[in-house]
Amino acid sequence: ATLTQTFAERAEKATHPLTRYLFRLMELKQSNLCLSADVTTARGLLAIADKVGPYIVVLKTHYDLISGWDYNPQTGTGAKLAALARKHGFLIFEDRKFVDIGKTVQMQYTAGTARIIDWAHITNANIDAGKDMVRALAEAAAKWKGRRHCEVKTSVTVGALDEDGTVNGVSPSHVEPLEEQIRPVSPERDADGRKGSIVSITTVTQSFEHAGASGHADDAESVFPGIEEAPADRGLLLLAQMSSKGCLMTREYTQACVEAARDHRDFVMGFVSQEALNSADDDAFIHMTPGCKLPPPGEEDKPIDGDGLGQQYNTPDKLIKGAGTDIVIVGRGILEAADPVSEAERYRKRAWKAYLGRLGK
Ligand code: BMP
Repeated sequence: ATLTQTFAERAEKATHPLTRYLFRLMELKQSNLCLSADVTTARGLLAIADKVGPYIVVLKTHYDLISGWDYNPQTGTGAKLAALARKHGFLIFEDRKFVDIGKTVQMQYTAGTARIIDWAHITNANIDAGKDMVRALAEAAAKWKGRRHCEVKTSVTVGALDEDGTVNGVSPSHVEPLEEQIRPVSPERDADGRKGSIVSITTVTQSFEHAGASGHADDAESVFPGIEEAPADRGLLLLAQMSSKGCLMTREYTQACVEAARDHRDFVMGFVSQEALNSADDDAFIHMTPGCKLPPPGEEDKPIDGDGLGQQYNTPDKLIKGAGTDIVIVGRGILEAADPVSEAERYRKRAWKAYLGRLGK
């Protein structure tokens, strides 16, 4: 069913608000292209996102290969990317491939330096460790959504810890703190920072509004004025198959991904895979496919070599029309071109043509 339905029709069927938004965006921009923005600096990332933004519907990142990533939640790289996403109308997909026990992935998703959940609409997971971690990530996302309307207040106060354990000099806060860290700073403190110690109190009452999917339309105007604001939701793709040579993911593993997706329709948007995995009743899910490259212009019949490090490539036509996936993910094919912007447009056209071809148009 998936193969003959338009993205507009699937926008109606999708259960996840972000998937519905994405399908509509695809129709509006006539694009089923994702740029894999594997550049090495934060400055380069923002520059390419701004230039290629009009041609793509998803921008995929690997934040951990980027130097100079600014972790400030309000003014840092994530927040700037989110602003570009609103300006051009694309979703940010952090290709983090979470794989660990549920508790650990929750912390990796929401905390630490990068706070991926704040700026990435979409992330992904390898479910080798078992599908409970999908529930763990879903719970973290639900909690995030509940909190994003809080007011931002980050303050550091130095106060004194009284004998009875109460702290004098706590920063005023009229919203419930997400975190309050009380650290002893005085040299005379006892080992546990108790009793008469001088302490430093950091109260964090975080808002995700600024770096989240939605926000105020104070950015430069989009070239696509019809674009609505993305819903304030977070979504997950399951890494069901990989493009690389000798990939060890079995059919059983891939099938387990499909089942995990069905169990979490409110959080799982679909798959990173090499082919459509849906059965007839599941065309609500979306498929994104890396390992995509076009032969250079004028050499259309030439086979496309891998990268010598295990990556294998297919054309948009083969992936979208042949294998039934929806979005092609292209990195070096665009990034290493002499003119990445016109190359992005060439990929957009090809991938869209492959989609129309699949519909028989
Ligand atoms: P490129 O188009 O330059 O080969 O980049 C592909 C991108 O997609 C990389 O960021 C890689 O991490 C990612 N990727 C992949 O190549 N194959 C997969 O199966 C899954 C991926 O996330």
